Amino acid sequence: MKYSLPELHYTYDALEPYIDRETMLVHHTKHHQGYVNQLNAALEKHPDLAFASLDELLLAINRLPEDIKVAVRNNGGGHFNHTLFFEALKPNEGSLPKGDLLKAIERDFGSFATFKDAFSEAAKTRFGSGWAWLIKNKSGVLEVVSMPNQDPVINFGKPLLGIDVWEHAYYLKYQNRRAEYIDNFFKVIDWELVSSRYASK
Ligand code: MN3
Repeated sequence: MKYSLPELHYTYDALEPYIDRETMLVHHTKHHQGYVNQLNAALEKHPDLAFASLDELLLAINRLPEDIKVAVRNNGGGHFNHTLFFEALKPNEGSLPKGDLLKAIERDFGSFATFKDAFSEAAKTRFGSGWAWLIKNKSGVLEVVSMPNQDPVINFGKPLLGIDVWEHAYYLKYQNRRAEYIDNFFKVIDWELVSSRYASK
């Protein structure tokens, strides 16, 4: 098995009351694990791809063999997205981005509040299942994008922060109140981690 489920660096109840323990447990051990398992199963059919990294597979998604293209998009994308998502969560006690990341947000959006509105709107208006992302695009400019399903955002730039708006990410606690989940998501963003992604190549 090439890929395995990354461990969380916090407990399942660490994000309470904003994201509940049950949601975190199911999301990590069932949904994320499922993407990992199905990605491994797909790649078993193509041992020639065993040396490619997940980034490389997703960047080359349209050139992959037809018999695994959809499976890698959905499950490789799922593994990639959830790894970034879980890693960037931490109760932040209302802290905001600082330093170079804050400067870049202000440069490209005007203000943190404008960025927050754009990100929240992208997350709210994603029809059905998908994600909203803050990315550093290929020109180095910060941008908010929204992706359907588990489609790989890496083709548009470097992902810095993503919110999962599949119902499995919030339904147990919030039911149809996606907007409330998005609002509370801002209380569990690890901005130091997001800053380190912005600073790295
Ligand atoms: Mn999910």
